[in-house]
Order: sequence, then structure tokens, then C-alpha cells
Amino acid sequence: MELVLENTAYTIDQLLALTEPQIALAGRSNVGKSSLINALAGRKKLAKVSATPGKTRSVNFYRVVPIGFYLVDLPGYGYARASHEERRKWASLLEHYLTKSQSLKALALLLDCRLTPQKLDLELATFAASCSLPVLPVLTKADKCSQRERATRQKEWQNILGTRPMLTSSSSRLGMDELWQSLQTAAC
Ligand SMILES: Nc1nc2c(ncn2[C@@H]2O[C@H](COP(=O)(O)OP(=O)(O)OP(=O)(O)O)[C@@H](O)[C@H]2O)c(=O)[nH]1
Ligand SMILES: [Mg+2]
Repeated sequence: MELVLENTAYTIDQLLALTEPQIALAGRSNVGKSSLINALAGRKKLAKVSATPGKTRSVNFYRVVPIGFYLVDLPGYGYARASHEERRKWASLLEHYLTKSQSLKALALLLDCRLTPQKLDLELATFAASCSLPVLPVLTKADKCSQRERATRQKEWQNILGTRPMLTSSSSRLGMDELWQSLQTAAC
């Protein structure tokens, strides 16, 4: 499977009205959305990654070849150091994309395996539920966590969302096959 960047939208006007199924990768800034795109693609520099939060500032549409659905890399939310104006702009771009995309099939909700459930994550899960958008919870950076911590986190999220999140690591490639399977199932 290959990922091809087909469109980058910085504004609502630039968003594509795609008819093909899409799955969006959402989560707090720095949780590892762009890294996961790279790990899924098996490429190092397809999506831009940074140790500084707020790297991705656009909605990026990656076509999954040859299957024909899209993975959509979103700007992170909760990036505290962005200006008020910038945050407002991202929030409206995100909200527009999430509420108006007819063929958006699910939200892959990326959650940092090292952190207890965060307010912003819960808000996004609630928002997805209010739009009747299925949520696919994905724990990231599992390479940084002990087995015990991983199990605790899975249980915490299972209690909140009713779904057990899968464990992934873009560094060690833990969970990549399982994630590809779930994304395909959700999209098709
Ligand atoms: N150890 C480890 N580090 C990771 C992993 N995934 C991402 N990182 C690191 O986390 C930082 C943020 O990664 P990004 O992929 O840019 O995060 P993002 O969610 O796209 O961030 P924004 O674009 O700002 O919303 C980078 O320094 C990555 O190298 C992982 O699985 N393991
Ligand atoms: Mg990013």
C-alpha cells in the first residue's frame, strides 16, 4: 500500500469535496498524527514531523493506493503557543471539515499512551459522537510505556469510549498491520 499526498488545504475554500471514503487522524498537537502517516506509508519524510507542537497547519489528504480511500492528517488541537487568531482559524477549518465532509467514515482518535485521558481528547470524542462519527481510538508512542502502563491506559479508554484502543508506535512500528486492517475496515 502506498500513500500519495493529493491535496493540502489551509482554508475552508481549499477543502476538497471528495466522494471517496475518508478517515481523519485527529488528536492533540504533538500526539504523533503525522508520524503515524509516515509509519503507515513506510516512509520517513512524507508528512512533516516536529518535536515542537503545531507543526501541521493544514488539512492533508493522502490517497491510499491502490484501494482508493483517503487518510486525512489534521492540524493538532490545543497548541497553546499559537496565537488566538491562528487557533480560531484552525478550529473553524477542523470543525468545517469534520461536520461537512459527506464521505468521512470515521475519526482515528490518537491518544498519547503516556498520559491519562485529557480534557481535549474527551471533548473531541464527545464532538465526534454528536456528529455520529465512529471513533477509532489509537494509543500512540507505546514504545515509551511499560506493559503495565499500556494495559492501564487501554482500560481507562475502554471505560470511557466503550472501545479498547489499539496500541501503536511509529518508532517501533508496533501495531501497524492491525491499524491498517482497522482503517480499511472502517473505510470500506
Ligand atoms: N518515541 C516516539 N516518538 C514519537 C512517536 N510518534 C511521534 N513521535 C514524536 O512526537 C513528536 C510529534 O510528532 P508529530 O507526528 O509531528 O505529531 P503531530 O500530532 O503530527 O503534531 P502536530 O502536527 O503539531 O499536530 C515528534 O518529535 C515525533 O518524533 C512514537 O511512536 N514514538
Ligand atoms: Mg502533524
